[in-house]
Amino acid sequence: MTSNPRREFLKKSAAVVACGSIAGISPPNAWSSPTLADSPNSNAVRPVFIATWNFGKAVCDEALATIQRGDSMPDAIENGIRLCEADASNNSVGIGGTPNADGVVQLDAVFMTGPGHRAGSVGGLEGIAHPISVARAVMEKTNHVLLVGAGAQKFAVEQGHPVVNLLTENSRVAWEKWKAEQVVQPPVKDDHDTITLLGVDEKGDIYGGCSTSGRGYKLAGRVGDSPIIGSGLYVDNHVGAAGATGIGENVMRYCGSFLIVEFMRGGATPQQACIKAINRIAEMDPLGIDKLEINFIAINKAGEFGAAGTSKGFQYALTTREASAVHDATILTAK
Ligand code: SD4
Repeated sequence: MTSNPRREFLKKSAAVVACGSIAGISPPNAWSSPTLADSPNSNAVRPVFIATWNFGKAVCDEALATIQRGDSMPDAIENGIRLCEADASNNSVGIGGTPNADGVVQLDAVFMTGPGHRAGSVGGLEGIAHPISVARAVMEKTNHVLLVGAGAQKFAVEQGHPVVNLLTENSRVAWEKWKAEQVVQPPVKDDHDTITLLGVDEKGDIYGGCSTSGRGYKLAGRVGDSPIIGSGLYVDNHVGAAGATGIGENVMRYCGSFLIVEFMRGGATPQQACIKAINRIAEMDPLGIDKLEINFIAINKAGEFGAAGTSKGFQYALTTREASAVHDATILTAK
C-alpha cells in the first residue's frame, strides 16, 4: 500500500499536540490553522522566547530579564546569546567551541530583526568571543549582510572586540585526540549544540539570533547554515520566525528556516510548519530522515511556538513572564 503523505503528516502532528504546553500559553494546535487575522491578542502571553537545547533556558531567561529591565528586544537577543558564548563549558558556541580540523575555532553567527527586515551575520570568524555582537553590528553599522573570515575579524576589532584565544584546554585536548585517531578522510564529528534564540515582543514584533562553532572538526573555511539567512534563521515580521540546529549542510540545501516561515504564512501553526519542513526535506533527501540530523524551533506573531527535529534528544527552552522550562521536542523518525 502506498503511504498517504498527508495522512502521515496528520498522524505525526497529532502525536505531538501535547508538546510545548506551558502555563499561560496554548500548546501548538496541530489541527487549527490560525491566520494572522485570527491571532489572539496574546499580550497576556507575549513576550515569548524560545531557544534550542536545554542550555537555551538560561539564554531565554536572560533575554526576558533584559526587556524587563527596560532594554530593547535586540538587546534581549544579544544578551541571551552572549551568555551562552561566554560559557566555556559549552563546546559548540563561543569560547570553548570545538575547533575545525586544523585546531582553529571558527565561529558563525546571525542576527535578524522583524521590524525593517534587517539582518547581519558573520562566518568563519576567528578569535572573537562574541560573534553575535559582531553580527548585530554588521546589521546596524554596515550596509552589508554577511562578513567572513579575516574581514569579519578586522571589522570586529574596529568595533572594539579584543582578539582572544577561543581554544580552551579541554577543546585542545579533545582535538589532539581526534586528530590522532584520523587515518585518511576525517569523519565529521556531529556535535549539535548551536544556540538559536527567537523572541516575539508584546507588540508582536519578532527577532532572532544564532551563534555556533559549527560542526566539530569541519574543514577550515567551512561555513554552516547558521549565518545564512533563510537557512539557520529566518524572521518575517508579518508571520513568524524559525531557526535551526543540527547538520548545517542538510538545512542549507533546503533553506530550512525560510521553508518553515513560508508554511506558517500558508496557515500552518509553528509546530505544523516544523514538521512539514522536516517531512518535505526527508521526502526529497537521499540520506533519509534518520540520518538528516536537522532540528527546528519556530514562533509566530501571536506567540505560538513549535519545535521538531530528527536528532534523538533534541530539546528546546521556552520562557514567558509566567514560566520558563525545557521541553522535549517532537522527534520524527522513519519508523
Ligand atoms: C552547523 N548547524 O554549523 C550548525 C551546527 C549545529 O548544533 O547546529 N550544531 O552546521
